[in-house]
Amino acid sequence: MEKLIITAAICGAEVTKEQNPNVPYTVEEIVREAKSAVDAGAAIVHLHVREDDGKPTQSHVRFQECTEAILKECPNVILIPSTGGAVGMTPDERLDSTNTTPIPEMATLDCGTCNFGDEIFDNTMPTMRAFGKRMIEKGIKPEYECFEMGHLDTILTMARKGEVPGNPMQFNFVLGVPGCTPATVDNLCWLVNKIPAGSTWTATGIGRHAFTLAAPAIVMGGNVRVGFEDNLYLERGVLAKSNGELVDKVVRMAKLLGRQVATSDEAREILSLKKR
Ligand code: KMH
Ligand code: ZN
Repeated sequence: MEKLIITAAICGAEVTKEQNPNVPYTVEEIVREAKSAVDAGAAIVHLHVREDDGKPTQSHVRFQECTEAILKECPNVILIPSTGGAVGMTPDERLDSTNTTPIPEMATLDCGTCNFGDEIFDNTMPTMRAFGKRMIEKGIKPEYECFEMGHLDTILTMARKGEVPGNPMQFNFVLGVPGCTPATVDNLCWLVNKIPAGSTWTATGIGRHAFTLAAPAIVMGGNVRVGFEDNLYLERGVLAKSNGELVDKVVRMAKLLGRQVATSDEAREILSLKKR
């Protein structure tokens, strides 16, 4: 089995300091959280950024500032900027996160429209085609985020048509968002059984499912994402003090289950990435 790639989704666009005071907003806070995650064993940081007051932004200027500051502290980490942004942002606004220099090695590509709590996360076919075209042109490897079972079929069809980058594909099955596919082992197996040979995949369990989905992913040979974007608690009733604490829990689970953890360079090899 390949080594386990741990991704830390350190910030997100929806969670707030009111829910957990350790959620980062400023550049300094974002760097602090990225470093805590990488020091604990994360090979990848999935990045959203905020204005100092916590408002989510996709501005490439802010992404540039945060990226440079993170890379100063964690020069080897793989950064996956979000192109999902926050619910309600326009496609053009969302894609601005990929306009940094150098362009990112990877970026998320969300694979369909879905309910997102009380809101709708809009990813129409034209939007996804535009994102796919941009990533093909710029040589950015997508992390295909599937929130619903049908998202997988949608993106595989688009890849067959050449509308988005194809093999080797990296999927992130984000399960347990209220209104979307539940975070069950059954659903995870259904998805994993349908991905093309040579693909890689990550499981992200939302809220109380963070670690119950991490465990099957570790033993099934997948990868794991945790972080404040997905879950604010280390265990029931105990707020996590940092993203590092959440990553450390996955590292300890992997050790118990006999799976080694990948460095960022090992993750690049597993994901067929070239460092920029
Ligand atoms: N903030 C969510 C609405 C992504 O990063 O690509 C979407 C999201 C997905 O976080
Ligand atoms: Zn995200």
